Amino acid sequence: MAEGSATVVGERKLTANHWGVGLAQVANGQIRAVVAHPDDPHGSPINKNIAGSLAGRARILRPAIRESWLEGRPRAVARGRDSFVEVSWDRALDLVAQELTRVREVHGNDGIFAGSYGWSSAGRFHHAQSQLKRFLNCIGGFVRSEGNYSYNAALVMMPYIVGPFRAHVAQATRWPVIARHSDLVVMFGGIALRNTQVSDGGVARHRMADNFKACAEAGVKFVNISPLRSDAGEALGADWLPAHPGSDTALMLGLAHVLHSEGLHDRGFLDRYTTGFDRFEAYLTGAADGVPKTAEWAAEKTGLSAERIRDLARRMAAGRCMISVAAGVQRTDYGEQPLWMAVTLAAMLGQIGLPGGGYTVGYGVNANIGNIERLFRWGTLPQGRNPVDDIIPVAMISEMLLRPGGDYTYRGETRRLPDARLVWWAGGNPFHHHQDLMRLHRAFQTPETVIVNDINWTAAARHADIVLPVAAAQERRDFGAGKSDNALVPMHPLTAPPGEARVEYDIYCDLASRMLCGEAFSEGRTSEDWLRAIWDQTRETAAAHGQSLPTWEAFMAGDIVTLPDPSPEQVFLAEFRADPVAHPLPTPSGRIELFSDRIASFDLPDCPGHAAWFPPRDLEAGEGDFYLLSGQPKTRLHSQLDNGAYSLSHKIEGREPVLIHPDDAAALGIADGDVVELYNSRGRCLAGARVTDEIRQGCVFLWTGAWWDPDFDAPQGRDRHGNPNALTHDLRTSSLSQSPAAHSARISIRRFEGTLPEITVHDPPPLSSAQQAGA
Ligand SMILES: Nc1nc2c(c(=O)[nH]1)N[C@H]1C(S)=C(S)[C@@H](COP(=O)(O)OP(=O)(O)OC[C@H]3O[C@@H](n4cnc5c(=O)[nH]c(N)nc54)[C@H](O)[C@@H]3O)O[C@H]1N2
Ligand SMILES: Nc1nc2c(c(=O)[nH]1)N[C@H]1C(S)=C(S)[C@@H](COP(=O)(O)OP(=O)(O)OC[C@H]3O[C@@H](n4cnc5c(=O)[nH]c(N)nc54)[C@H](O)[C@@H]3O)O[C@H]1N2
Ligand SMILES: [Mo]
Repeated sequence: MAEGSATVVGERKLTANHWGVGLAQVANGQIRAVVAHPDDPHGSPINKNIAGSLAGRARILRPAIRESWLEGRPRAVARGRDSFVEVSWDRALDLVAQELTRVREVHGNDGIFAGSYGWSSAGRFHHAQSQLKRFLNCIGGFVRSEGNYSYNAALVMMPYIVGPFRAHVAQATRWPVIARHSDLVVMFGGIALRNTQVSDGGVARHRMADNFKACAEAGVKFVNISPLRSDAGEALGADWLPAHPGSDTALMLGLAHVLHSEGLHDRGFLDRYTTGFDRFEAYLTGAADGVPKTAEWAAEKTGLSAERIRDLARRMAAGRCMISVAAGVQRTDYGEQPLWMAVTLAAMLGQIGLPGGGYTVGYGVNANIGNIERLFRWGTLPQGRNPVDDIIPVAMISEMLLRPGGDYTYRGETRRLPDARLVWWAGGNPFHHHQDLMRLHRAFQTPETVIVNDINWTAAARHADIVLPVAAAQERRDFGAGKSDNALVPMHPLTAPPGEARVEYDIYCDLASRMLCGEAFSEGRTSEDWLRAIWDQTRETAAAHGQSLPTWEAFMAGDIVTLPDPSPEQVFLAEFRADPVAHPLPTPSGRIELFSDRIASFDLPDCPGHAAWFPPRDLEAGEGDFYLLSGQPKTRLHSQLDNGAYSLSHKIEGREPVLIHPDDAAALGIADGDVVELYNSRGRCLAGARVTDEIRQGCVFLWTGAWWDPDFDAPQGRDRHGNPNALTHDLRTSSLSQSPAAHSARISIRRFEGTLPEITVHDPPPLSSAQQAGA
C-alpha cells in the first residue's frame, strides 16, 4: 500500500466497515465472502458476518406499518408485540409526511425527537444520522440527544478538571512512546484487544497487537485491574488484580493513601500544575470525614489484599508509570469518580506530560487511540442548522418518554424533559444500546408515532409504527474514512439492495418534495454529485496540508489511500508540563483541578467537589448474587450483523455466551454449555454458560449485542437470546453528566430447566401485505 497509490486489488471489490477494510468476493449478484484487506496485519474476523447477515431472513424488504396503528387503534396491541402490514413506498412516505406535518402543526418541531444515537455504518455520505438530521433541519428541526454511550461521563466531567475530552483522546500518548519510556502500565479495565478491532468510520490497519508486542519486548510491565483476565492480551504477561467491579475509585484512593503516607507523592508537581490538592488531601487522610482511605480500607471495598495495594502503589512510584482507564470503567454508577481519581493519582505521581507517564482515559476504546490520528477533518454532508435547541443527555431516552416535562439536573443546571410526540430512529438500535429494556419497551408505548429506518428487523424496528427498509453500506457507493484514521477507502456497491430497500438519500429526496423542501434538501444534487462534492472538499483540505489526493474517478478505481500520521511522537499534555503559564489548561484555574469550585457549587449529592468513593447502587440495594459485566463483543460490532456466521458460531444453543467462574458454576450445578437464566428485579434473559477461570469469582460476563428477543408471555418478558440490557438498570452515573452506567448491575443466575424456546428475532415479525389486509 504505497502512499497515494491506486492499484486495483485482484477482481475483488473494496468495502469499508467500522471494523476494517474488506475485500468482497461477489458472484451472481451475491456476496460470497469478505476477507480483510491484505495490507492489514491483523484483519478482523467480523467481516465473516457480512455475507450471511445481509442475505439473512431478518432483512426488511418492504416498507411496513404496524397493524393496529394503521387501523387507527394504536394502543390495541403494544409496540414491540404487534404485526406489520407491508405497503408501497408511496403509501409509507405519505404517512411519514402526514405525521410530520401533523406533529409540527399541533406541537411544533420540538415534538419531534430524532436523537437517533447509534453507530450506523461507515461511509462519509450515506451516514444515516447526517442524512436524517439534514432532512429534518429543512423542515424546522428536531430535539436531539447529546453525548454518547461510550464515554459520556468523561465528555462532561473532563472539561471541568483538565480540558475537552475528545481533543485529549486525540492527543493520547502514542504506544511507541510508551514502549520506549514506560516501566509500568496500570490498566483499570484492561485494554481489550477484541475492542481494538473497531474504530468509528473505519480503520485501515490494526496496529494495537504489534504495539503491545513492542511494549512487551521492551520490558514494559502491565497490571490488569479488571474482572476479566482477557482484558489484557496474553502477550503482555500482565499481573491480574481482579478487583470488584465498581471499586476502582476505592482502589485508587487506597493507592493514593499509600503514596501520601509514605511521602511518595510529588509535592512540586501538585503545587505547580494543580489546584485544590489540600481539599482532596483532607478527604484522603480522613481529616474531612473521619475515614482515612488506607490500603486496608480499600482492601475491604475491592476484595484485593492491602499488601497487594501497597505493593502496587510503590511500584507505580518507582518508575515511569502510565495509568490507563478503559471507558468501560466510567460506564458505571458514579462513573465520573474513577476519572477524577485517576487524574488525581497521576498528578500525585507527578508524571503528567512526561513521555510514557501520566494518565490516559480511552486506550482500547478503538483501534486508533494512541496509534494514529487523522491529518485533517474529512469532507462531510452539511447537516444545516437546527432551529430547535432542546436536547436530552443521550441516556435519558426512557426518562424523556416516561416523564415529559419533568425536571432533571445536568451540568449543574435544572432542565425540563421535552415532550416527544414523534420519535424517529435511523442508524442506531436503542433496544440494543439502552439499559433496562423492559422499561424502554414501556417508554416506547408513549409517543404518537415512531419511525425506524433499518436494514434488519431489530427489536427497535419492531417497536416502530412506520418501518423504512434501507440499503446497507455494501449496497451503495461511498467512501470510507475513520474519524481517527488517516486512510481513505473506496466503497463499492457489491450488490443491489434486496426487495424494495432503498438508499436513504433517495428516501429523503422523495419526502422532501412531498414536504415542499426538495431543493433545500438536495440542492439539486444526486448521490453521485454529493459524493464528488464531499470528495473535492476533502481533496482541497488535503492540498492545504500539502497532500495530493487523486481525482474522484482515479480514487474510486484504486486502492486505499493513506496520508501521513501528523504526530507519531505525541505525548499527552507535554506543552502544559513544559510551560504551564504559556500553555494553561482551559479550566477555570488553567491548572488540573483536583478540587473544582464549579462542580462543588452545583451542590450535587452524587458528585462533590473532589474525587470521592460511592458504592455501586445495586450492591447497596442488595440486588442479585453476582456482578454482571456486559462489555463489547469480540464477534460483532454491538448488535450489527448478529445473525452473521461469525457471531452465530460463538452462541451456545443459539444463546449468547455468559462467562462464569468454575467454582461459581459448580456451586450452582451449572456445566459448560448449559443454558442458564439470569434474573433480577428488572428482568431476565437466557444465555449459554461458558465456564472459565478468565472471569473473577462472583462476576459473570455477558457480551452486548444479541438482538433482544423478549417473550412477553414469560415472566418479566424474559429475553430468549441473551441481551444483558434485559437486566441492567438505566439510572445514570450521576446528576452531573447523566451518563449511562451499564456495567453496574447485579443479577442472580440458575440453570434453565424449562423447554428451550426458539429464537424468533432472526426472523421477521408476523407480516401481511396491504392487499391481504385490505388497507
Ligand atoms: N449493557 C451494555 N450496553 C451497552 C454498552 C455496554 O458496554 N453494556 N455499550 C454501549 C456503547 S459504548 C455503545 S456505542 C452502544 C452502541 O449502540 P448502537 O450504536 O445503537 O448499536 P449498533 O448495533 O451499532 O446499532 C446500529 C444500528 O444501525 C443499523 N444500521 C447500520 N447501517 C445503517 C444505515 O446505513 N442506515 C440505517 N438506517 N441503519 C443502519 C444497524 O442495523 C443497527 O441496527 O451500546 C451501548 N450499550
Ligand atoms: N469487537 C468490538 N469492538 C468494539 C465494539 C464492539 O461492539 N465490538 N464497540 C466499540 C465501542 S462503541 C466502544 S465505546 C469501545 C468500548 O471500549 P471499553 O469501554 O474499553 O470496553 P468495555 O468492553 O465496555 O469495557 C472494558 C472492560 O472493562 C471491564 N470493566 C467493566 N466494569 C469495570 C469496573 O467497574 N472496573 C474495572 N476495573 N473494569 C471494569 C470489563 O471487564 C470490560 O471487559 O469498544 C469498541 N470496540
Ligand atoms: Mo461506544
